[in-house]
Amino acid sequence: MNQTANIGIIGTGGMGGRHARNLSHEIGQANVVALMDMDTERAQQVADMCGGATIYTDAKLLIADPNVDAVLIAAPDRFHAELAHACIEAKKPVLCEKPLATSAAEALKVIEAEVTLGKRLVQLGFMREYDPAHIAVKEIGDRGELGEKLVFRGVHINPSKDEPRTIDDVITNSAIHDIHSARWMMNDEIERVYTTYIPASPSQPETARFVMIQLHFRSGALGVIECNSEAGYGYEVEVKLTGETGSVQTNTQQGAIVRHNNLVSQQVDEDWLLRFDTAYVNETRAWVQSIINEIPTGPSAWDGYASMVVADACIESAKSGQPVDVHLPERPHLYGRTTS
Ligand code: ISE
Repeated sequence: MNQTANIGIIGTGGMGGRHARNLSHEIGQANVVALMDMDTERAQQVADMCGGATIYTDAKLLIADPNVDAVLIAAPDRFHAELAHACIEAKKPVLCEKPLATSAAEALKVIEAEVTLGKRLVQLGFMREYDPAHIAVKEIGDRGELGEKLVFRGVHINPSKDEPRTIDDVITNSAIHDIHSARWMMNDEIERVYTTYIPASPSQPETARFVMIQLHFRSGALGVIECNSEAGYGYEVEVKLTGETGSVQTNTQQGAIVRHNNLVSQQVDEDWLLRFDTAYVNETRAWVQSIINEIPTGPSAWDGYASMVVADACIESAKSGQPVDVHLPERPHLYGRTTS
């Protein structure tokens, strides 16, 4: 068994750069040996920070590089499914940033490739599973002290974007995290959704600044996701579970609370790289360990697919103004791990 893993990273923007830093400097047992980006200057800066790496402008060449043991996909969302598929063909483990694809049909092709191979190679970048505040909520919920879980509530506040975002993008790129959190926290699948939203402006009905999703779980439990895509003040993610005899919610207050001039104030994180700093380190550490142990862990391609099936239903509901049933096929045996 190898004691270190040589990693190739596709995409060296904010997320790819952060993973490169974490893999090179925050965790042992990993070397970043290759980077792919069309922006070779940016890739070179990341390579310098990692102490050197081969730079590619063609992702297929990086995947085929015999020195690359495993691949981290941090390219734009629309490339994820095709790249994950190529990694499965090359039989290389992958950490694929969310979403697995931009539609359930595309995500299904990744599932089919893994099932045909008979081996799980893909871990999905649902990093909230590695966030201490989320883990604390999940553990208390799962211990059963609060009785059956009745309601999931997820609040996802994003800072402003330069351009208004489409409803499709807010759901597949942002709310996909909350959809996965809901499945994971509740250990249940979502069977019906109802999505309403406020467009960025009345003349742009295809855009969304605020999305509200109601969830119905198979068990009869309910959920609600609030996703603000342009809050304008900072970044926050909170989760609350209500059970029969109590509730539990994330406590992410850090740093100082200041009382001054008749005000109580506290810093709000600027973005997800700050809010989930620890989660990203824990996520890549667990991934590298799973490559070395040759035992897949963490959110799977199935989690990526199942969340995408729900996301597609949310988009359909937003556009039709009607509740939409979620049709999730039977989970293949390969994905023994359900939503927990
Ligand atoms: C971004 O791509 C992320 O993955 C963040 O975690 C999420 O909060 C944000 O909404 C997405 O745009």
